[in-house]
Amino acid sequence: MNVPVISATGLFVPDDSISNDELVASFNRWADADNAANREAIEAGGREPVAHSSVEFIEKASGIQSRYVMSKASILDPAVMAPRLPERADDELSILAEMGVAAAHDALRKAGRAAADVDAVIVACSNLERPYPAIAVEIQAALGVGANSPTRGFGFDMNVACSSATFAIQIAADFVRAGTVRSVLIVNPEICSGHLNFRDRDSHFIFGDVATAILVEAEDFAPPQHWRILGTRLSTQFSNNIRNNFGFLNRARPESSDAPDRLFVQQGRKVFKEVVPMVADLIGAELEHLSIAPENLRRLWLHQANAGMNRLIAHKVLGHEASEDESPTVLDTFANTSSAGSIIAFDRHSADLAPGDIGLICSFGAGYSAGCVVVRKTA
Ligand code: CO8
Repeated sequence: MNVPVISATGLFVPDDSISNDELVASFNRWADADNAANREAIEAGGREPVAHSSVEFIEKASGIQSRYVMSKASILDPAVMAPRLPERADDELSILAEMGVAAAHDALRKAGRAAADVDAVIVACSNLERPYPAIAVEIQAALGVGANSPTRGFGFDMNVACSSATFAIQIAADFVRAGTVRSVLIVNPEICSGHLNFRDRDSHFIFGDVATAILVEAEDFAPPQHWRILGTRLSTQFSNNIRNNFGFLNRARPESSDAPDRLFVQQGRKVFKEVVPMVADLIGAELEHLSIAPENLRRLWLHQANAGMNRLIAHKVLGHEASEDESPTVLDTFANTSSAGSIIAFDRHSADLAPGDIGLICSFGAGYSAGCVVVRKTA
């Protein structure tokens, strides 16, 4: 059987970053203006005033200090508080494909792989900018994926929210094991700011924009330095605690077209409580299946949503408080980047591991969904 490996990962980071100070100042300016505009209703008891957001709360509750974004000025403008990304003509590369191509170039360069020798592209992310044609097929064309491949190249999009990347890794690994392809490029472009309600105090600080790429290949085709995929495990469990009701049927319900649930909504505390045990169980089951003792795990590259959640999960898995070296954090500067979070952690914090070291990539989020990938470094 063909053994699947991760040959390389890649990263695209937007130029601009927003600090908590900047984000909170913008939110509070808008809150003051909104309260002033609704003063009579508030005084008559018909409406609650919007409370101020606070940097201290954000850092204590989440660990997030800043986030990269594709459209800083408009997000911080109290009159807009949303990204503003100019419309592109159909024959121009779409913005999601552009970010994905940049991350893909980084991964291909690190692996020394020509795009023409890649067989397939999977775009796996939370926030697709259109239903069709697939962003993956656009990226396939932009990169020239498949020109030298027996398959001539194919691509498709998939969405499992924050777990999209790990689910795609299992799919790509299964393709490789089956022998239908030998090289799959997974791309995770996330403009999370597009689906974030910057006027919702409970969540306005949570997300950032980024793109990652992962090259999954057959070991006998991969470059000598790679990460052998020892095992993967996926799990889903239905929950409405993270939900977004945006979709093409919105136009069939015009009476609710402006409802806040057309953007990201969550019950953060419930998510925290319910997802931590789900993820710890998933990881425990996979380690047991692979007969890997937790003390033999050199590093955890966990989903980057909340620092407290990661502390708890790492503790449950390792049996002790994890150090930054054992479970590195990137959410402090990237915030939650949905499917890309654990891949950024892997990309930034894997070069120092020694041949033979074993690590675990793990994602979790809406669905609920959770996925883990156990890898061993070679060469
Ligand atoms: N400033 C000051 N105070 C605040 C703020 C704020 N910004 N926000 C809330 N508060 C107040 C609340 O009103 C509350 O006050 P009170 O006690 O008086 O009622 C108090 O602070 C505590 O609020 P919470 O209970 O909500 O605070 P928590 O400690 O639970 O922290 C978190 C909130 C940070 C959201 C935390 O619960 C968390 O991170 N939970 C896990 C969330 C998670 O992992 N979600 C994964 C979702 S991501 C995913 O699956 C991808 C979806 C697709 C991506 C879409 C892209 C947009």
